[in-house]
Amino acid sequence: MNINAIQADITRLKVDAVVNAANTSLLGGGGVDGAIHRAAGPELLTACKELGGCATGEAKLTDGFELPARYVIHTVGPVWKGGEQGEEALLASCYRQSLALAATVNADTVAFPSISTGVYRFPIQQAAAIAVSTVKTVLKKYPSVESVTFCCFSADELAVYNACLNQLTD
Ligand code: AR6
Repeated sequence: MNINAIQADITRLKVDAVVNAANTSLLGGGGVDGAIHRAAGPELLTACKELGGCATGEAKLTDGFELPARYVIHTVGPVWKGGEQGEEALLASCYRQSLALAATVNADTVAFPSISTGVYRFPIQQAAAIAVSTVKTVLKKYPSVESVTFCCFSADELAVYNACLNQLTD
């Protein structure tokens, strides 16, 4: 099982599937969502319009169009409201559902951004711990998925993910 973290722009990664931290409309936005739409080109928005939105904690699939990645898995993280509104379970569900979808299309290599930790204000330490432990557990169910990369935008974010990965060695 190969789980790693890097600092990179997720729109440049040559993986089978990149995950997008979208909103329930799936019609684009700022942050990583805006970057993915810009890099994938206008066909991505056309494809997203046909999906009819996505509930928080769920995931939907499109092609990657002009991205190096073959697929985009759009998932909607929870907005942080203090932690008493099921945010942790919803964030774990994003990672679980995204990997389940990756397995159904035989995506061997998958990259995640740090879902919900930007505009949605989920505390990074907590989010990274949930991301790493959920992926680690869920990957056992999907042996076809060979590698998962946490694609961090900043060096600070990368340090947090690496600390979580180091704590969770078997
Ligand atoms: N590659 C990798 N990570 C990135 C990139 C990139 N190109 N750009 C930003 N990040 P955010 P959220 C990081 O706000 O909190 C959008 O408007 C960023 O540093 O993109 O889930 C959607 O439409 C942060 O660590 O997503 C929704 O409305 C992480 O990606 C809302 O934001 C996530 O930050 C979703 O908010």
